[in-house]
Amino acid sequence: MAVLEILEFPDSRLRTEAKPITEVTADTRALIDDMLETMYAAPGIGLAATQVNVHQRLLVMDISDDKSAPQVFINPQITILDPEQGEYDEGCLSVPGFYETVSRPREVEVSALDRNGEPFTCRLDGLAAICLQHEVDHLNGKLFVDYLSTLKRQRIRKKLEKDQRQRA
Ligand code: QAP
Ligand code: CO
Repeated sequence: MAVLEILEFPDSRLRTEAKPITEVTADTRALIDDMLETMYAAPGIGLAATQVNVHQRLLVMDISDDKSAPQVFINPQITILDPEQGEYDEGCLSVPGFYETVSRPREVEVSALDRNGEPFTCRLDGLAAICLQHEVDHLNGKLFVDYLSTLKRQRIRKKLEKDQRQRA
């Protein structure tokens, strides 16, 4: 297991559209374990493969308080069940230090493959529904800052570019 490097906004690699996983293999499971370790180390509640520069349709989540409920979604397909939008102050491991309000559908159904390649479907609401939609956006090259005004997004970009220069 390993903690992987997380790409940070405005890295253009975060704009890559991820490709479906055609076969769930031991390599896929090793990547899942590394992504969970990376997410827990951060700490975070969700991580998409895109964020660790792997452009495959895979994401991990754990919204429990004690890291006790890891969830894995391979090739996730979302159906909106309740189009009524809810607001939440979202953050992102690729946009460290910033939290902004985003509106999304409150309830979704997701079909995906699990870590053994078995298909499953579940309904999600609350934080789980928000987090899943946020992570699926990553697989499509989209970030939560894309929902903000240009002014807010540019402020965030400038601050992160400065942080990144200072670290380099
Ligand atoms: C996505 O985000 C999410 O800025 C997961 O300095 C977040 O795990 C979905 C994090 C909120 C729905 C609601 C962010 C850690 C973690 C930071 C995360 C930071 C350290 C973000
Ligand atoms: Co994110």
